[in-house]
Amino acid sequence: MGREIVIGLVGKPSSGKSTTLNSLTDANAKVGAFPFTTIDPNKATGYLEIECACKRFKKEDKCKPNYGYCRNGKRGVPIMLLDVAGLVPNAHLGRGLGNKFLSDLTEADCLIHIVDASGSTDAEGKATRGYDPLNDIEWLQNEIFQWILGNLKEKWGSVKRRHIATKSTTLETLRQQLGGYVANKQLIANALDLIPNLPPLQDWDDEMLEKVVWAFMEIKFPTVLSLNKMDHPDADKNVSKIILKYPKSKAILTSSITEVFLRKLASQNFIKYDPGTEFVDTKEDLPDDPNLRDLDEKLANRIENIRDLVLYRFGSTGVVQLLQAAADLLQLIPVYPVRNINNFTGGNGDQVFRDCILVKKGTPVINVARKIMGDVTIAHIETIGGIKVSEEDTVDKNKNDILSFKLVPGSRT
Ligand SMILES: Nc1nc2c(ncn2[C@@H]2O[C@H](COP(=O)(O)OP(=O)(O)OP(=O)(O)O)[C@@H](O)[C@H]2O)c(=O)[nH]1
Ligand SMILES: [Mg+2]
Repeated sequence: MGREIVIGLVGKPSSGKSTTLNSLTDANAKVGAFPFTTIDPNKATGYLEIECACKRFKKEDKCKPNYGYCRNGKRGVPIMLLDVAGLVPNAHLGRGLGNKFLSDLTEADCLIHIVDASGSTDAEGKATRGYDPLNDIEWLQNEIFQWILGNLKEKWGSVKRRHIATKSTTLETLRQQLGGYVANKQLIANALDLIPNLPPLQDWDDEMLEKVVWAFMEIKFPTVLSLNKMDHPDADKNVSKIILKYPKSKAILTSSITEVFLRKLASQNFIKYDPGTEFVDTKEDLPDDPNLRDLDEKLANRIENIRDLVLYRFGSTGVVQLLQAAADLLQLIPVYPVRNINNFTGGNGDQVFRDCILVKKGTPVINVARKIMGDVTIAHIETIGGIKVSEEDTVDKNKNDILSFKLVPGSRT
């Protein structure tokens, strides 16, 4: 089986990383008003909402995922989320939980930077008022940069000598040095492609090495900004500032604490809530719904506040969109392996599209096969209509995304 896609949640202490994790998963990560509540990384499965293939073929009533869910063609596909300890300025020198935190990040394919947009915590996560969160975006990027740069520079002299002695290519040498960040050759090649007229590695000066590290970060850690704590009255002005300063960054306004609260109320049958939307219904709205419980005045007021401060103003709590933004950044495509390419079932029964995995756009179908089937001998691969697909053909949106792998008899061990 291939590696799973992992989305890392990063940010300073108390920005709301664990709350965001909890809002997107069934996890129960410890949340606290004090910095460094989280020390060991929490991993949990979130659900990326996509339009399921069952809708394309009008088979919604037969869609029963093995993992995740599908409701009327809206499918939640499992995706791994990683919540790490808070990062503070100079973490790369070992401050806070420093390098440990940074190493926990290596397996992430992209990052969600949780920014406390309310300005109610300082750079170290301690309670304050009027802090400018604009600072956090810059120093956090810089910490990751300094960490990678520092690791490279530490042994650069000998790396360069060996590079020359073994007559390696720039790509080969960098692959050895950066492979530890869970980066394959293709990823490193893509990073190097970002630098026009790249000189050979033995001629790099400090400035060129820095350029290479920035390029590597851009490809290894594409980042979505989560401007969190939007329910706070000071958040608005900070958000405008951040968006003005970083117009090219993908930024999503979130209130993860609100999402956690709404999901909890929904599970206790106090409200009907469709995550990712602005729709919350209470017994007052749906008096005929036998499952809904009555609210006391305090709870009713809180819900009214949430509607006014978050849902009607921003359209939702933002967390579902946050995951979608990260998936877009990674260009993830849902791929459905099926046994029977004609009716999309798993071979027996009439339930369709039982499995779905997320792969990057442009992945060759043979890599998808390896990821799903492991080390078996594939005779050929088919897509919709039973049409044969060549092994190098790639996956794209609505193209080669429904696949059936035909094995050479007896090849499965
Ligand atoms: N107002 C508001 N508070 C929030 C929101 N999200 C989190 N908080 C609060 O912020 C504090 C820190 O939340 P955590 O989720 O523990 O933060 P963290 O980033 O995981 O912190 P560390 O584990 O210490 O790095 C808690 O008191 C949360 O209740 C939000 O959307 N709005
Ligand atoms: Mg935490």
